[in-house]
Amino acid sequence: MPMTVVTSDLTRLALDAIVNAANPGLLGGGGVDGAIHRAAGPELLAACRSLPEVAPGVRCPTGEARLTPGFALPARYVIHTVGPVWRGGDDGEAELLGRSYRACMALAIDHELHSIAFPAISCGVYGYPPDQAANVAVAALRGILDTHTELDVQLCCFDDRMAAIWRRALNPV
Ligand code: AR6
Repeated sequence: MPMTVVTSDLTRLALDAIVNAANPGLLGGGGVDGAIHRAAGPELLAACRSLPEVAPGVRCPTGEARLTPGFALPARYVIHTVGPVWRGGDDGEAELLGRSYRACMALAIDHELHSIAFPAISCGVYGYPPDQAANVAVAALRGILDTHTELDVQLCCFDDRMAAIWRRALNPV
């Protein structure tokens, strides 16, 4: 299945999984992370807290992903990932962002999920320029969809301006 760009509040999507743009502690935050925790209810925080720390305060290093149930969300699962903080582009940001997308897809495939929606990881608080992030995301996802044609991947943008940027990355003129 092709990738599609949707303009929506990610927390409203009734899919197998939605992806959370989290921070390494996985105990909530602002942006889409805050919205997901509010909509999922307090059980999500408890589930995140129960994930093992791999270093003090770190449950998910940058570029990795973790899966929890979706609890009160319409989505069955939440795949939490941590994108890179934008530091100008010469600090491995593109590699780390690509890794985040691939780690989420690997979890979806392992759990035999068929539909998954991503927010624009790192494009809010973490400051990644959206046009560059969209190109990284599309390249990473295409590499996986080439061999996993059963997956329905939605690129969920909060507003039309962001959706236009992602559509351009999908269909460059
Ligand atoms: N649905 C879809 N997209 C959304 C929603 C929503 N409900 N809310 C925000 N966005 P951000 P990051 C968009 O800041 O840059 C948190 O505090 C938003 O417009 O959520 O990866 C975490 O705990 C933007 O385009 O994530 C981390 O500390 C995109 O989602 C940090 O922010 C991502 O923005 C992660 O920063």
